Amino acid sequence: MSTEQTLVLVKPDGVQRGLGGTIISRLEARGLRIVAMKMLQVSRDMAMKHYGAHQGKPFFNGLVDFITSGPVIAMVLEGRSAVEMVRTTMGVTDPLKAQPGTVRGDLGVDIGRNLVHGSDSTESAAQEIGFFFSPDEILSYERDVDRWITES
Ligand code: DAT
Ligand code: MG
Repeated sequence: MSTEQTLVLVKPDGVQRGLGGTIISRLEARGLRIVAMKMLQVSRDMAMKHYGAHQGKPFFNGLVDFITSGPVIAMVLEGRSAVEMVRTTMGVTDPLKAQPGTVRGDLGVDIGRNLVHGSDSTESAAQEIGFFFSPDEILSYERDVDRWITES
């Protein structure tokens, strides 16, 4: 298990509903370290790149409309198994099927309004981090508390 970085977005519905802090808190509470963060409105060009794997699917246009519909909070989170840690904290894609205790399972209803994005692999994380952040925006630091979060 190694230290990984992953891209997280609080989607426009999360920002509009005032759930940015809640969602960030849940991820921070799992011990993940925020190494980059900004607010931005995603352009259509960026959205098509970010969701490129879904091009051609019936929900693609709606997804692009949604993710560009208002500001998002973009973050790079770092920690041991960060990709899986974020995915399990988010819950599965459809909030109706997501377990209680997850962000989507506790706060969401509709698959098209599922509040949060997290990269699904270290490969897509590297690509998505590159879409949203330049290398100089990503910080490198240690926290004294880290030894209380992971054993080694
Ligand atoms: P995830 O966000 O859990 O990684 P994904 O990458 O499969 O899910 O899909 C990206 C987003 O597209 C997802 O967060 C919501 C939307 N989406 C996926 N499947 C959908 C569907 N069947 N109908 C409507 N929207 C869908
Ligand atoms: Mg995905």
